Amino acid sequence: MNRRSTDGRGPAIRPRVLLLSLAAGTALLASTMLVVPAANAAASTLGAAAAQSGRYFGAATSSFMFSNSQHTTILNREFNSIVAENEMKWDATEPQQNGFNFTGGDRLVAHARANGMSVRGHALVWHAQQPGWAQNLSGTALRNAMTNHITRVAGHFRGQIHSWDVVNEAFADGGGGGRRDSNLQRTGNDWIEVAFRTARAADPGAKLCYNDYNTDGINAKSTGIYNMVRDFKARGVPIDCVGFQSHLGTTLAGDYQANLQRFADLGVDVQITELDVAQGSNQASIYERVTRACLAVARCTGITVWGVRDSDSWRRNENPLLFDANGNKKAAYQSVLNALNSVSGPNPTTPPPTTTAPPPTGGGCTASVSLNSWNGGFVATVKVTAGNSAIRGWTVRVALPGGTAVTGTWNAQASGSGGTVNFANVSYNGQLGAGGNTEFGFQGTGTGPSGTPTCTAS
Ligand code: G2I
Repeated sequence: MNRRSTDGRGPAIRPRVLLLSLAAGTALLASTMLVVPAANAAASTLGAAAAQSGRYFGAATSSFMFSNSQHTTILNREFNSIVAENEMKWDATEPQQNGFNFTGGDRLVAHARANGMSVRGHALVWHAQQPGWAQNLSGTALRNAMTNHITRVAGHFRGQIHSWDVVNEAFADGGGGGRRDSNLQRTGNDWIEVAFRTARAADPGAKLCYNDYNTDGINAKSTGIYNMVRDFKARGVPIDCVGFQSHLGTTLAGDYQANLQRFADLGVDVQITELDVAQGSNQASIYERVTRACLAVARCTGITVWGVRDSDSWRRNENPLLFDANGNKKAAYQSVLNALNSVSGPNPTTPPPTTTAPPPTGGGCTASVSLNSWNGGFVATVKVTAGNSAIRGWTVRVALPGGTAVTGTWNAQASGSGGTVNFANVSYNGQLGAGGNTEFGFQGTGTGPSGTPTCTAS
């Protein structure tokens, strides 16, 4: 049984860097054959253990907790991702309309950066924890306030956030599988896709997630969300991930993993975003089963627990976390660590890269496009892969059919117009190790690019 009350993201830069360096390292080992990797020693922290399979392990925290040395010692030792429990929510970041406050969020991001952690962003829009002024808005005024909020907040943290919970808890509990009534819902059923398109424009590098609770198994609510995600993917609405909060009681649905897998099969990442489990004889076992489920799903990219110590928790009377109030590791901690250590090396079930072209010999690079298009528009994601030696920069040439125009680009510099557009690397993604890859994207009107793009390395 899922346990939740009334209401209800971690990392962009780090895991990709990790995957790049893993790929480069693997290619180096394969090409030189000089080093035989030793059997993996068990990692001794949650973050390091999760990183063995390319995943993150995170915790919710608050910037005012950084002065609590016991909390912060555990946080820095064990976790490689953090999320703001409250400080990036609408009421915290925009207390007055168009009056923004990023103090807490900035402190969190600075802490993450100083300690090599990635950041999940939680949450851009939600029916709860709205500032009073937003609660009193409706219709077009609320819709405009929502898009302004997303643009300003995601824009402020642009490039710093691994994954954003763009929309939180928009589906109703109970058997209907429909949307929750809220002031946002009453602005029109398209409010969620508008939120995702606005977030993509504001921070094209962040993974954009839908996040909810009581979705920890195949049920009416998770199926309603599943249908929305499938529709979004079919129509090119930019969604990259689904968060499963997993505020759990003393049982776990038998189809927990199957539910994650069916979402992953839609072509989105899945993440466990707010895990906590009521204390009881099953606590360690449920934590272990959730961890193993994530490890068994190739596109489950990370787990976040909703707090560090039991005494930090919003459910503190249920002692639902991995450390007790004195900062001691609980049995649940050991079960999670053991589960994470049971998988070594990059995720064995990660699907093969979408490019089918083998890396060219003699240096150079290749590029492949994946396209999301709908009637009149498209979003193209381009993967650039270095050949068998490192490169310092790249340019990808893309052919566009007549009537197609590029209206926005991320992670690359576009030039040219008409039938051909060149996309050159930007400062942070030109250097690729042998076999390494990076992605950029562009959106536009018309039917999207045609043919295979050409890649030139420098
Ligand atoms: O409700 C548990 C979580 C469900 N999913 C979304 C999460 O954002 C949500 O987190 C909780 C925080 O753990 C609580 O700390 O969200 C609550 C608000 O709905 C947070 O509680 C609020 C208190 O209700 C407020 O009185 C307080 O001002 O925290 C605020 C800041 O400390």
